[in-house]
Amino acid sequence: MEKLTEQQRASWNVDGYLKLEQVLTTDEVSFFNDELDRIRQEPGWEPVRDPKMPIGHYGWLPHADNLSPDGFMDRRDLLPYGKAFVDLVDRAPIFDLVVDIMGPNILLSMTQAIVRASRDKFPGYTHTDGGEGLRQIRVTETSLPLAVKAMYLLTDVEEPDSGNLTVFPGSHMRPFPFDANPPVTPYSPGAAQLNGKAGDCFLFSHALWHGPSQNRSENSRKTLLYNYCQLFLRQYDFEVTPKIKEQCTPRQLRLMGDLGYDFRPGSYFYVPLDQSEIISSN
Ligand SMILES: O=C(O)CCC(=O)C(=O)O
Repeated sequence: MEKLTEQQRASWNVDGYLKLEQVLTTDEVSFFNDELDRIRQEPGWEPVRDPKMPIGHYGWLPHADNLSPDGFMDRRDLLPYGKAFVDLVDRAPIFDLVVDIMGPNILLSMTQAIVRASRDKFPGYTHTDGGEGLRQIRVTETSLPLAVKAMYLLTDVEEPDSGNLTVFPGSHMRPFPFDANPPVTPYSPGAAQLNGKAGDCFLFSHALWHGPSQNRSENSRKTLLYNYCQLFLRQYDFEVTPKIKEQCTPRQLRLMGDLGYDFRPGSYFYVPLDQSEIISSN
């Protein structure tokens, strides 16, 4: 399996993120763009603005709120939409690098597609992944991360304020004023807006403070997100239905929580005997 270069390893340790260029082909980018247009017409998990629900919760809706291909969409749980979404779970080279960074004892924890519409009123925001829990847990420079996200760009993001992933480099390792008033935003000191081309991928630690900038460009910004966590944590957001299972390789099944035997106390803390073999197989 592919490994980080020394320079990538050093950047990962210090900054908490990496940019990998052109990991999807032009055909794949165009395929997934069409898929996003398709799935927004289909039922799925989308954000709901219900004051009775805690922040960041989703509801099952008949389609995305906005049916225009360039309108806002935030769809969770992509695996039921087809084998291409399942195959991205362990696609080289990103999955190889995820394993190099996290070690082999990992799970897929979440899948998501986000379209940030052009020139809407969205002001951007800043957070860690993992909600209220992870924003106060920091790893050290030499520790394996608890959880990592791969963000694939399906559109070019080459100018500032184009819905750029905006990071606070190194913030995965230091205290961060998460409850500051006014809150930290993508425009606070220390923020870096990242550029990339369709087909590039950003890998970043869940503990890194990050989020999208505003999108003042003429184009909607489209991304796919695949999250991974250590095996002793747990996946969220997706159900592995029989239909999904039948499309999976043994490695994909393992990443979706199938240990090769029925769960019992002890499973997940101590990994199956063939864990490294399965994770390095393809
Ligand atoms: O860029 C986005 O739309 C959201 C990215 C992000 O902050 C995340 O995936 O946690």
